[in-house]
Amino acid sequence: MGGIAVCPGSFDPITYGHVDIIRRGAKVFEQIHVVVLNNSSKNPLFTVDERLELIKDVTKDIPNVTVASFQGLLVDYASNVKASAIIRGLRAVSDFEYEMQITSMNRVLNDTIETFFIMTNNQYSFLSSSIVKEVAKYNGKISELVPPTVEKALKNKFQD
Ligand code: COD
Repeated sequence: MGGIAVCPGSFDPITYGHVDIIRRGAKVFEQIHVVVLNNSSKNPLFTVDERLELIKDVTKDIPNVTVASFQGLLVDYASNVKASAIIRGLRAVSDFEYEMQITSMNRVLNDTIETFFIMTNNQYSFLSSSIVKEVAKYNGKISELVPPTVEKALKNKFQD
């Protein structure tokens, strides 16, 4: 397909579910900007800088990925970098309503940027950053859910 796509999220922290979406998107688009934005309904555990470092580390083997953060609207970041697409992941029917709402809002704000959805890999359909944080907090096994650097960062966070 080509072109530039933005893969936006909170990534608090990045999980194998996110990595899967980024990897698959990177096969279709020339350049993927993974961008950390503020979701006003969430209260993040990691700072923006910590999240950026983790994303950079776990995507360092994908050559066409750029990692950034942005304080503002997703569509403004997308037009600044001349992206023509937004990539989102879909896990279950429960994601649909929220995704439809933000996609429609983004289209009202800028109707030149198209949103594409990538279905989750079945293996990760239950996986979310919130679930990982919950399990990590109580010392559960998360090695199949997040890359090793993220596992280490979560352990450090909950030791503080
Ligand atoms: N499998 C597949 N996909 C997954 C998985 C998984 N296991 N886990 C997460 N994903 C997908 C999500 O569906 C999502 O598409 C993406 O990965 C990122 O997920 P999160 O949870 O890290 O990110 P969100 O949903 O909190 O991101 C919301 C934004 C930060 C993008 C949004 O709030 C935003 O755009 N904020 C900026 C302000 C703005 O522009 N607002 C107007 C639009 S409402």
